[in-house]
Amino acid sequence: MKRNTPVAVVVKRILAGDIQAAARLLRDLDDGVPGASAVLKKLYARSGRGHVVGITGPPGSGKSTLADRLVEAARKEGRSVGVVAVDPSSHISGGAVLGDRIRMQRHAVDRKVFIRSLAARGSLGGLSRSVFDTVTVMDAMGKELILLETAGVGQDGVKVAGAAHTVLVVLAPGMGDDIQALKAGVLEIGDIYVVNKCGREDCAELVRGLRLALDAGKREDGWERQVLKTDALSGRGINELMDAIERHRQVLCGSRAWAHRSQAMAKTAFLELLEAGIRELISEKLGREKTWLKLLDDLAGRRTDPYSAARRMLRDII
Ligand SMILES: Nc1nc2c(ncn2[C@@H]2O[C@H](COP(=O)(O)OP(=O)(O)OP(=O)(O)O)[C@@H](O)[C@H]2O)c(=O)[nH]1
Ligand SMILES: [Mg+2]
Repeated sequence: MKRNTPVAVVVKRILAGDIQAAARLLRDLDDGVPGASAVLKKLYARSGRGHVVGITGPPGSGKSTLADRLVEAARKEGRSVGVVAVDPSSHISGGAVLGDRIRMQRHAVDRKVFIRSLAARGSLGGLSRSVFDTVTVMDAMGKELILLETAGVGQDGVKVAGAAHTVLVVLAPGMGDDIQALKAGVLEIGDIYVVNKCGREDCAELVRGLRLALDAGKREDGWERQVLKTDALSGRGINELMDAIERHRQVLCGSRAWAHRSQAMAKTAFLELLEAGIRELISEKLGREKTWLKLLDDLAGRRTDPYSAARRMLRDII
């Protein structure tokens, strides 16, 4: 597709699920090509139907292997799938990331599967704008299931909760992940807990510990949080996991929870855009305008304080 293809034509192709057109748009959005955001704006109105499933958990617990299995299972049911894998730029696992790509390659010839790996991150540790753009595009393409993989425990993992309808927390036994250490956020955000690598014998203890911990903090949204055992390598437990994901979707759809989650997701994306825009505006000002350069000087010279300076800047831009 040529760069000057009319917006309406690009929109139409993407709505029809055209992978090339979608990949091209996402590239153009990243490069800030004029016209690309006009397409995205049109697509936004046509998105909001796909089931976004966040997959989070500590590095190496098997999230990508599991995602690969879920793609396989969804395709067997004839469903169209998107996968967004966010590579945390902070942790070093080049091998694993490369592994993801190779493993997922087997779906690359399938026109109903669209996989994107994103390295980018929001500058405050959240999900970057391109993650939300990618989900919107996949949704508009008609992907019924969109898997969003993010690595991390604690804060990093928590971010995905605001960007998905269903959150899977993937853990594995023997990773030093005793329940106490997981408490920071992880025990609150999951809808489904997956204990992966259960080909190993020591997974019963982790399952038991998790169930106890989850029982202690019951939620009030009508969903009984589950702990499931899988072995992504052999494919064991994947069908049960697919069923649980679908059940969660049905429970959400049967109440106002789906709308609530969708609203929270829209808010997360909106805030990320706003924050990024404001940060950009501020660093532009600080790097260029005399008044603000002087302010930086005054800060360093202790002639003013950051609290007053921040107030002044905020008043100026809003
Ligand atoms: N034995 C066993 N190994 C597994 C299983 N699932 C994944 N692995 C292996 O564990 C390693 C990490 O798997 P990944 O799927 O890359 O894990 P990840 O959570 O995506 O890792 P990051 O994206 O780096 O956080 C790989 O060597 C996998 O082959 C499993 O169920 N059993
Ligand atoms: Mg991975």
